[in-house]
Amino acid sequence: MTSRLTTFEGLQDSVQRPAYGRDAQGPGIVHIGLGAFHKAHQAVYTDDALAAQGGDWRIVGVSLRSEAPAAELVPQDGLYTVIERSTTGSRARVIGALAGVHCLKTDRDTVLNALTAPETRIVSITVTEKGYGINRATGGIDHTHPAITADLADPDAPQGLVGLLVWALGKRRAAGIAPFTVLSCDNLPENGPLLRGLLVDYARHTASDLTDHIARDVAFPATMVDRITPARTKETLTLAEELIGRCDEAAIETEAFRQWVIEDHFPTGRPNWEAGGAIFVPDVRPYEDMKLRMLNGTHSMLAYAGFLAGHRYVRDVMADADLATLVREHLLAASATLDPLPGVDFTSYAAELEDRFRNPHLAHETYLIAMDGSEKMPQRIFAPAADALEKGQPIDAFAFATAAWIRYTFGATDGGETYDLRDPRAAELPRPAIGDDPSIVVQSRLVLPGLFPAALSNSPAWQHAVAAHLSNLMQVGVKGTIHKMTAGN
Ligand code: CS2
Repeated sequence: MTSRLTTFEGLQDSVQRPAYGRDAQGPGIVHIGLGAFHKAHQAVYTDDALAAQGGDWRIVGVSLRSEAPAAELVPQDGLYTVIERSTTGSRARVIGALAGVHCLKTDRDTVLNALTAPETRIVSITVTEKGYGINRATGGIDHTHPAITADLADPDAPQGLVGLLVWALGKRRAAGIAPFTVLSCDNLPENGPLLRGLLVDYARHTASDLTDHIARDVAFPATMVDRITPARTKETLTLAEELIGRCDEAAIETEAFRQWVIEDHFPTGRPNWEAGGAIFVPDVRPYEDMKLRMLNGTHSMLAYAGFLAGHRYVRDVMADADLATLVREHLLAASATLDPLPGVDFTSYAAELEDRFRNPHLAHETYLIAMDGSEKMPQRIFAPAADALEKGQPIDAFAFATAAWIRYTFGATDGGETYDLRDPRAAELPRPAIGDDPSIVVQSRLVLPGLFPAALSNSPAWQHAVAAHLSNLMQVGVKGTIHKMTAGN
């Protein structure tokens, strides 16, 4: 049996490894949400920054509930392999940026100490959209979110993201330690300011003396993050072993492309992430809109339509000519809602996205992109739809994507296969039957609080367009609907 990855000894020569002395670089970042995306993205940029310039910027990784990251990584001294998979082959790289890995549930004191330690100058975050506890109707905290409810009841023993950050900022302030910079790396619009709003709202209920401090003294730079990172499978681990010559229980696979656009506001310093290609700009919003509407919006559309039509992976959707045409049309419609971004050509960006979606080496499951739709659709589909409506542009692509999502919430594919609807608002999305009136089904979704912008829920043109697509999807399925759409053109 091959021995486990614990040091660099015995690694195949072709494997890229940290070009810096790991032990000489202390920790400076706590990262909350230690999933595959963080390992493929921010940790890689940090590894590049450490190689370029060194510095006390290694990362203490934290998972809030799952014990798996620590179980995989602690025996490997935090080392793991990133496999980049593209048409030119698979490249393995061992990342050394992690300085420790802990689970809040089981290793609470270590996590709390790391959050209050003076050397922690940045707390970065990837907990996915649903980890924040946003009430979209108010922009404040969602009092029904399980972690928010628990932390409001016992703020001194925080379990969730918002409660934990407010608790740590309070302890630091009391001890005269400068606040850390809070760096949200999730696919949410204006993720930094949004998180600040949640912290301020939560502090109002639990520590009102902190609200001004959080609003005034703590930096929340916004970011746009991008790297398509599918869930790891057994094959990932087998491939890692082949490529590096050691057994790696924490290996992940991802695409070669990566992008990180960051608002440059780090009062207590930051790593030289430019070394890994990160771009620092004064205003991230145009980049976020581009990525959320073009990449993520198209992803959601193709995931719902593709999954219903029986396609398991994104690459299978792209190999289906009917769906590939829809993808191209959606990219075009999404780009039309954007303000011009100097130096970026949306047509080339769209072509690059089609190539990335087609990557035959990535097994990216449509089912995983489809989950948590109620948390993803507002910024990916509804916001551009509202903009298009306001500007008098066509809304059809967004209406189709919305109808595909609603049809997906019925819980059965066009082929009759049933599945679990993984969505935090699943209880509010009653499953209609195929014989129900599509207009009534659409109406029942439009009235859900905080989901659709008023410009859409109040628009008869929008209701009509979504109901027309839903009616087709219910009667003739995804493929039949696309054929009807093409015949009607
Ligand atoms: C995807 C994203 O699962 C999803 O919802 O749209 O995770 C997407 O792969 C990343 O944002 C790419 O950067």
